[in-house]
Amino acid sequence: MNGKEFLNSKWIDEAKKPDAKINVQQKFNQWSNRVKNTGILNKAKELWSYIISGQVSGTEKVEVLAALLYIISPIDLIPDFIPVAGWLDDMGVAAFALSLIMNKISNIDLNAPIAGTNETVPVSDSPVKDFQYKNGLSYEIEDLKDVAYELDATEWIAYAEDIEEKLDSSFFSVMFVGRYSSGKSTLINAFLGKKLLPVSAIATRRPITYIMMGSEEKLYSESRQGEITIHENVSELLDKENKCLEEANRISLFLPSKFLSDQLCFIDTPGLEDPNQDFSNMTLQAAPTADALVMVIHIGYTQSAADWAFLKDMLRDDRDRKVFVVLNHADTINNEQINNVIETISKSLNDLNIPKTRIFALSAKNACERIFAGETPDRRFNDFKTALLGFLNKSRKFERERIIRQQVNVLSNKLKDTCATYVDLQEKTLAEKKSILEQLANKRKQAEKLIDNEERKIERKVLELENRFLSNFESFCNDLRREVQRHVDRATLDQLRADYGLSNNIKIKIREFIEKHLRDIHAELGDFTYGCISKLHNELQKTNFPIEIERDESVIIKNPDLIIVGGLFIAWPILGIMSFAALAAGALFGRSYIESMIKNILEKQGKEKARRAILAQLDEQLTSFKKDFTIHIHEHFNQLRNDCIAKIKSSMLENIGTAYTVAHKDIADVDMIAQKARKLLPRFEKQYKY
Ligand SMILES: Nc1nc2c(ncn2[C@@H]2O[C@H](COP(=O)(O)OP(=O)(O)OP(=O)(O)O)[C@@H](O)[C@H]2O)c(=O)[nH]1
Ligand SMILES: [Mg+2]
Repeated sequence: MNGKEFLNSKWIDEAKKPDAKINVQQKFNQWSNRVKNTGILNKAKELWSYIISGQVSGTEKVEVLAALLYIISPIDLIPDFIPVAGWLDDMGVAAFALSLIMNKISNIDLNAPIAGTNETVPVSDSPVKDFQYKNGLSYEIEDLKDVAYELDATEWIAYAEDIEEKLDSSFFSVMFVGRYSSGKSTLINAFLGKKLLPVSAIATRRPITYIMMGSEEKLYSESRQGEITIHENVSELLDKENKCLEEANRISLFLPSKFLSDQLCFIDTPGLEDPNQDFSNMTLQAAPTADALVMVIHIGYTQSAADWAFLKDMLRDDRDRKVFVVLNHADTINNEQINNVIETISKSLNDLNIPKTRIFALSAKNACERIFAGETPDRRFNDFKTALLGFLNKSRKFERERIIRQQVNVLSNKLKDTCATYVDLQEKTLAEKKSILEQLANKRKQAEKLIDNEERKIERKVLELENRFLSNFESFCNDLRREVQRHVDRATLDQLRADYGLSNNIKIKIREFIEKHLRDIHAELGDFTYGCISKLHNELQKTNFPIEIERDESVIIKNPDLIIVGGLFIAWPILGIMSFAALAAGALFGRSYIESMIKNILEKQGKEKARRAILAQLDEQLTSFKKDFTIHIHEHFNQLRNDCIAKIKSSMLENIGTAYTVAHKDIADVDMIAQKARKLLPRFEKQYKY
């Protein structure tokens, strides 16, 4: 589809409908959580922010909405009946459609006031990004990036961008759900140590509220039309008559609370069975995206059908979903009764894969009273808090946060050192400056050669691994073909007719193969990269690079297990590849498809002809699957290579950064940057410490 075709496509018609914007808005979050392609994601976010910027003209609005509808739509079709190759093409077309429009709007000032409010959103590059993802860490990185720009430290700008990329969309969300008036908001208030969320004996008329870490207290709401309002004071939340909040689509509350930590998002939801079904529906829609659920149930009312239906629904597709069950209002019954309720309920919960260790009886109200009065809360609340926080600390996303935090600290320290280096240099005589810069430049050249060497090694290794994988895959496909042939040969006509296992078996086998082989390859490459990094450290130490080479073990990841969750492999889209494989296998060997094919053939032909026809079909399917898959795998290995090389570069940068950055500047640069550096230095005194 080219630009002209796009402008005449059904998407434009769709975008002209009055509910187009709401339609996009409703799907956008879900889509952005699932989409793997960050390029498209960022473009889509920019487009969305353009829509809500209020500066969009009528026709442009239609075009932008059409592009958004276009790229968001495929997700509705996943997983079973997508023609895979077609879908991938669509992603290409979407990028094209987007660039078409992006060219038009690149000059728009996203900082201008938003329609319907007097406020501007404090944007960096995109209000949506700001609204959804900005938190303590990203503000900090943004700040440090500014410093890096001032110092003209290209390497550190790239390093900061790298961290930013890792940070995006990596919130860990804990969603509090349950019937209205079960005490969800009271419980969250107890965690926050402050009465921030409205509590009331009747159902609260509020949409989903996201609570995140921010540099200061801030309250935003987003209307159903996508307009963002910044509220003057977070205490507006408590105003039960506030229409703007009541009618909002979502509320975001930012707090400088240590407890929330950088990547944690607590989510308060409207109650299930809320008298206003629209509110309950918001919860039902958002719940599947939460990383962990806290199910709050009134201890005196544990048999709510809505609660149980909800839990079953949540756990049907994902048996391992983390659910904590809080039996609240425990102050209203005695200890013996509490134990009885726990006994009764734990059996049913156990059937749903929720162990007794994740069931807690407590009184959120008592906890609040004590905490607000500056007292320590009782054991029941503390047990729950310890369990929830313990779980969060162990979770993988927090492992990632820890690594990101470490990198932010490195960035901050290095920039501070760089400032100091410039300031020192400026105080030297001209001759001294000249000689120091020359020396540094030489060393940098040496270092670059060494790094280059290791990069080549990685390239060779990745190529070797890719070839090995592809040749294993080829023999796997041949084995699979033989196996299917044996199966078809042996089966009677009736058996073939009744055969529902074949396509599923093929799917499972493909998945298992990919999973096992890619994991092995990732582990091997992880070890190899670690080897390269260690070698570089040793070599660089020998060249005596004049700035301290701290051998910071924490940036080197040794254990392949850790690599999968740690810094290096975080971005590796193994899951993307696997879901692609499942998708492809699903589309090619999907039950309905292969079974109806067999049925059709069998009805018309005798056994021998049917056998041949089935195999011919299978061959055709396998060949096209292999073709698609090889392209995907090649992309994956490209990504692996880039990630490993980036890891080597950043590890080196972390160790020799200061000198490295200064090394290629000339004297005029040094003097100019040094002046800025002198001004920047005090910033490090007060900032970047949590
Ligand atoms: N006795 C007692 N009352 C509680 C407890 N927790 C909450 N409440 C009361 O129960 C009522 C509902 O509490 P909320 O925190 O607003 O409940 P919610 O689940 O957020 O309700 P919605 O937002 O309307 O879905 C309020 O009157 C609270 O004071 C508790 O542990 N014990
Ligand atoms: Mg509430």
